[in-house]
Order: sequence, then C-alpha cells, then structure tokens
Amino acid sequence: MKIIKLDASVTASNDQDAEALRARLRECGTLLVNVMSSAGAGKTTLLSRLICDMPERKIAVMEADIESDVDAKKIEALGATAVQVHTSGMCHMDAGMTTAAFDALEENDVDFAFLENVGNLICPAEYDTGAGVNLMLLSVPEGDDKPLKYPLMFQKSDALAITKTDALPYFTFNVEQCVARAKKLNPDIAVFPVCAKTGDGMGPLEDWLRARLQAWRNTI
Ligand SMILES: Nc1nc2c(ncn2[C@@H]2O[C@H](COP(=O)(O)OP(=O)(O)OP(=O)(O)O)[C@@H](O)[C@H]2O)c(=O)[nH]1
Ligand SMILES: [Mg+2]
Repeated sequence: MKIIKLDASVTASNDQDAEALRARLRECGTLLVNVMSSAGAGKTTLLSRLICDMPERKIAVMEADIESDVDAKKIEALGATAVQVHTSGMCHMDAGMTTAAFDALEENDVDFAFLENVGNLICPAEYDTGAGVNLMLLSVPEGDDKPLKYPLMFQKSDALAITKTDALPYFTFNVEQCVARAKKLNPDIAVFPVCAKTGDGMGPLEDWLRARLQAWRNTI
C-alpha cells in the first residue's frame, strides 16, 4: 500500500484545479465522492460496508489523515485499491492534493473513487476537491444540533448519512429535527439514516450512489 505525503497546493486557483480534475474524471467515467465528517463519525466503517455491498462496482479509496495508515489498511484488506495520504498537518484536502492522490491510485477504470477527507466538520467544507458528489456523515452521538453549529458542510453536501443509528436508543437525537435543520440549510440534500455496523438502511444510500454514477456518466 502506498503512503504519500502531500503539502497544500500552491497553484493560483483551487477552483480551476477542481474543474480540471472533474473533467479528467468524467473522461474516465469515474465518480469521485468526497466523504466528509468529524473524526470518528464512521467514514471508514461506511466505506468498508459499501465495498462489501457493491462488489459489481470497482471502488478505490483515498484515505487522508494527518498520520498513520490504519484506514487504508482496513480498505485494502477488503480487496479495494487504497492509497494513504498524509496531509502535512493540514485539516483538509484541496483539489491539487486530491489530484495527486488520484494519480497515486494508478487506476483509470474505477467506478467510484472515494476520498475519505480529514475528520473535522469545518475545513474540508471550504475546499472544492474536484468531487462529483459531496457526501457528509453525522453520527448520532454527535447530536442533532450540528447543522446549527457547522452549517457550511451541510450546505455543500449533496447527501447526508446519519450514521450509528443503532445508538439512537442511548442518545437524545431527534432524527426529524436534524433532517429539518439540514434541509433548511440545503433543501436538496438527500438524507440516509444508516447503521454501517449492521448494514441497516444502507440500501437506499447505495442506490442513490449508483444513480449518481449513472447521471455522472450521462452528463456531457
Ligand atoms: N455503534 C456503532 N459504531 C460504529 C458505527 N460505525 C462506526 N462505528 C464505530 O465508530 C468508531 C469510528 O469509526 P470509523 O469508521 O473509524 O470513523 P472515521 O470517521 O473513519 O474516523 P476517522 O478516520 O478517525 O475520522 C469505531 O469504533 C467504529 O467501530 C455504527 O454504525 N454503529
Ligand atoms: Mg477513518
């Protein structure tokens, strides 16, 4: 498994880098999904479940962390291609870094390239990575008030997975209220309550991802 160390890009325009990467991914027919959440919300667990549930799709994962290679090792153990990116202390991935990570995968025929962004609810939302889809996770133990406190990520995301729903009996988390708060910020956001640990609720999210891949390939 490759580990690459990346510094923040020094190009003039992150937005231009992002558009260039999107154009390239469109040619490959690859949908890049930028997965964002706070640390520990369940990104790697969710990605592991997606890999197991969608064997008909070729999946590669870019794992961005400040240190370690534990997440990339978990993904590789499932048979998917993974690259571990160390972000030189940076709390987010930018488009140039994402391009370098995609290059390191050395895969031009994957269906889904997932970027597991650095775990926090703030900085990753501020940078366009070149993704075709932004998927954010909010786990039940974090609380249903997070859309009020960290609105940008909810505004930038195409979908929200409310994770660890098996923990609902133990926490004061009002799913309806959380969804209402998220939709107030972003009326178009698709919401999927899921438990990646048991697989509960994963089907609708997987169908949504398949539909987004189809739509991505159909857009000229
Ligand atoms: N109960 C429960 N625990 C879960 C679920 N999904 C993940 N976890 C646990 O939550 C912890 C963090 O999960 P990860 O998948 O590593 O979270 P992450 O977002 O990838 O974490 P970072 O990469 O460190 O930001 C682990 O102990 C998981 O076993 C779930 O659906 N239910
Ligand atoms: Mg992880």
